[in-house]
Formats: sequence, C-alpha cells, structure tokens
Amino acid sequence: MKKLKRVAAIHDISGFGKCSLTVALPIISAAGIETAVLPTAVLSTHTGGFTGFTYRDLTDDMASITAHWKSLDIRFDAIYTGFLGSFEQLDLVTLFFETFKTAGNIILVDPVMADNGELYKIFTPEFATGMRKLCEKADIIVPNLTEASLLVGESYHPGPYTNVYIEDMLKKLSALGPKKIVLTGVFFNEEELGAATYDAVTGEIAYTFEKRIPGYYHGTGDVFGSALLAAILNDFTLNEAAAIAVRFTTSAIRKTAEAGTDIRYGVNFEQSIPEFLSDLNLNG
Ligand code: PXL
Repeated sequence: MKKLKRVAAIHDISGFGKCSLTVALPIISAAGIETAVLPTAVLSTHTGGFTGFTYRDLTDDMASITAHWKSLDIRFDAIYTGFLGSFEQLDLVTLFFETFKTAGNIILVDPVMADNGELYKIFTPEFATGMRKLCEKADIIVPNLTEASLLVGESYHPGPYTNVYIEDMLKKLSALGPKKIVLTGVFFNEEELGAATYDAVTGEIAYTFEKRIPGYYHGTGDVFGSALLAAILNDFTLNEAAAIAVRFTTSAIRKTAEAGTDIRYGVNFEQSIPEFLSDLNLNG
C-alpha cells in the first residue's frame, strides 16, 4: 500500500452544475488521493449560463482556515487552485502558498478566468494581471488558450494553431515562472482537440489529442485539471498525465453529448471514472 498523498483544493463550491469543488473532490479522491477543501465561495450554480444564482463569499474565512490548518501542522503534497472570486482571494491564496509550500510539494494553478476569447463576465482585465502574479508562484499552470493570451499580454487567436504558435506560447508562459505548462484547447485541425505540455527543465514539448466532440461543455477545465493533478500524484510524467486527463475529459464529454444533456449541467465524468482508474492502473 502506497503512502496516502494529500491535496489542498482551493476553489468555490457551486452546488449545481458540476465544476470546481464538486468535480475536484470526487475525481482526486477516486484516484486514491486525500482531498482537503478550502471553499472560496458557495454558489447555487456556477456563473456560466445560469441567471439568478446565489453567491456567498467566503473570503473572510480563508485566512482563519489557513491558520487553523497550520496550527494542526497539516502538510500537503499538492495545492490546487481554480476559480477565485476577487483580488483579495488572490492575496489569500498567496498567503496559503507561503504557509504550505515545501521543497517537495507541487503548486498547480488553473487560472480560471476566461474562455473562447472572452473574460468571464464577473472578471476585469485588472483581475487577469492579478492572476498572472499568482501563476508566477506556481510549479504547474493549466491555462486554456484564452487565459494563456491574457497571461502573456497578447491578443487572442481562435485557431487552428501551428506548432510554432503553441511552442512560442508555452515558452512565454514558462518565462512567467512555472517550470511546467499544460495548455488546453490546442488544435491543429477541426477533427482533433487536446493539450500541449512543456517541461522547462528538460525542454520537452509534447502533444496529446482526442477526436473533437462539437459543442461547449461546462466544467471541463476543472475535470481536466483534477485528472491531471491526480495522475501526476500517481507518478505519471507530465505528458502521460495530460494524455490521461484529455482521454478522461473527452470520454465524459462524449457521454454527455450522447445523452443530450443541457451543456450548463456539467459533464458525465462519474461514469468515466472506471476508465480513468484503469488508465491510472488503480483498478486492481
Ligand atoms: O469551471 C470554472 C468555474 C468555476 N466556478 C464558477 C464558475 C466557473 C466558470 O464559469 O462560474 C463559480
């Protein structure tokens, strides 16, 4: 039996719509990793396509949760952050990193703020600058191409992309600080969609693709980020972890598309978990 690893997942909890903590907690736990959660806000649904959602901000609790965990001498093998609601939360997450970062653990930042060329409605361009500062402190970042262009201060290019464009972007992102980059939403033609990875220490760049399923499905970035981190903590390399995460996310999207589910309701990752565990060699 391997030692149980532990993640601190810092995201909001959207009660309905399967994203952020309602995705990270089940996926990382299913992969045999303990998941402590620091909820940044409680919403009735996510903000993508629903109107009238409730939003209970938990900013005021974040520093005291950090202090309590520190007093208990809790250690983490990884810290995973996603959707953050304000500048103040960016600062509080920085405090969390300063409190719990060790030489051996991993900080994974998913700079959730934009997609399809647009910032999510609740964010301002200044927030993107704040998110860049947070990314500078990460070991691994997982932006989509819209977030990547905001982070490097370039205008958004809708694709299809070229190797030259993607590799230039990977290197610019790594120049911000993180040694490992996983760029999502990469495609060179309309048939396939996937991710590119870059390890600045080895210089290795790799791609992983699956057949594209048309349509925009909500929460897929969180399914991808959670699966990626779970695979890394199960000792897969960055490229292998990205391939496992692309396969899992695509499988969940395929099931959702086949069922004709409302795209705002999130993807059917639950029924793809057995396949995911088999990819992780965990179903024995
Ligand atoms: O999946 C990203 C996400 C997380 N949390 C909330 C969101 C979104 C994207 O819209 O609204 C509350």
